[in-house]
Amino acid sequence: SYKFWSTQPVTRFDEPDAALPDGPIRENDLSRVKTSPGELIDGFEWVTMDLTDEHEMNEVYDLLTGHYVEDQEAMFRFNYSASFLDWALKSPGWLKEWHVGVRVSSSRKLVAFISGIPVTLKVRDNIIKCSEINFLCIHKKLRSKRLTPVLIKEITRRCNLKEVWNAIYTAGIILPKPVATCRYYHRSLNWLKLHETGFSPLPHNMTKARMISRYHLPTETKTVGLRELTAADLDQTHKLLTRYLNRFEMAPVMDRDEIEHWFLYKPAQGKERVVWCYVVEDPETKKITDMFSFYALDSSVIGNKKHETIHAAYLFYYASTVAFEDESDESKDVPSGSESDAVKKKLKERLNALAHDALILAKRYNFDVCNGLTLMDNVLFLEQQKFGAGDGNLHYYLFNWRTSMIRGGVDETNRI
Ligand code: YNC
Ligand code: MG
Repeated sequence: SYKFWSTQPVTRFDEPDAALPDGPIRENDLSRVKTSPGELIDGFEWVTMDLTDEHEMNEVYDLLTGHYVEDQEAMFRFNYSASFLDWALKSPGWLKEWHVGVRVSSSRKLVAFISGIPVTLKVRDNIIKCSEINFLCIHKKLRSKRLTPVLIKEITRRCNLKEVWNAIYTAGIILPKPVATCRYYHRSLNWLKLHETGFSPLPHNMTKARMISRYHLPTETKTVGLRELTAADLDQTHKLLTRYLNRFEMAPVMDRDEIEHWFLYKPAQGKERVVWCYVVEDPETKKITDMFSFYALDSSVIGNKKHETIHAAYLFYYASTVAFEDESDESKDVPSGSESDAVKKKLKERLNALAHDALILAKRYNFDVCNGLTLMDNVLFLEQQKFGAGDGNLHYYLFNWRTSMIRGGVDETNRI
């Protein structure tokens, strides 16, 4: 019945799709934004977390490690590293006020968290200044007490105070109302370990040896000119990715600083690496023709004697100039799915080659599995690269922005 969500400026399930033009759902007025936070349950208090302080970062890390997202059967739980949180929560323009915690007044223990970062989003023909809300987490002992609406109203208030009236967020659960829905796909890199953790069943009429050989990968990448992204490539990579992202109906708009942050981030000394980004440099022209990236996000294996952690690589952004071969005017968009058959065939081949190299590299860096979603042009390579459909969905939501559903574009992929 969505007692809370039915009070919020989000699209309702009973609203006919595309009945109204794209735009904000409620009008915004800075003078009407409350200047102090809402009431919390007795014995708890609001805090702004200082994530430049290692101790406070570790408190957020510990809360999420014990209490963040689990799968349906409670076999696995996301275990974001502290350096991942540093990367994800301190992106260009970040504000400490958007790192909101709840502490127990007496013990000072951190028991809930919600965060936002500023992002610019393109949704169809509009460019929207948004916050991206993530890492909503409530300690298991404080669940089902309606604390979530209180946290959401507080982060909304803090966004509104900065004159940000819209947000994007994702969740595994259904809320009013997804703007898009993607399916998770998984590609085994270390099948035996995934099997031993309970992640990968042994299919009927298969042997372990056959499964292991099914997922075998070579040790060397194949694409000529493939190398790691460097600072000198940022301008070209920025331009290439911007044009590629313009293919989709919904995508982030990144400036150069954001490109540097999201793809070249270096963790502090001794901390875990978060992101890997590769470019293809044409050996003749020396131009960057393609790029791809993935990030590291472990999952804790709950109650398994042999394995504590699954190391997962998640496909991140990629781009290829092949997509633009029908359109020589660089200022013109080439919507995903609008390519000629010849270019589509070439793009499919190219993305398969890049994805294959990404898998080889992920394997080299000791990842156990590579995960991806049915977005961007991913369905052009997921099946061919031996990704299998998972049982999880990821729903995308917009706060205070009306637009019709973003459905499958080319071959079922979502145009996001
Ligand atoms: C969720 N994930 O429907 P109704 S994703 C949003 N996102 O409200 P209570 C959620 N709403 O149905 P609990 C939600 N999960 O009555 C539940 N709700 O309208 C809604 N899990 O609250 C739910 N992290 O506090 C219901 O529920 C109401 O104690 C019930 O806590 C929920 O980060 C939760 O999955 C998820 O820590 C915090 O189970 C807890 O069960 C938990 O009684 C494990 O709440 C970790 C987990 C969620 C990951 C994420 C994105 C969050 C987006 C939030 C919405 C942002 C809106 C935009 C704000 C900025 C606007 C501007 C500008
Ligand atoms: Mg609660």
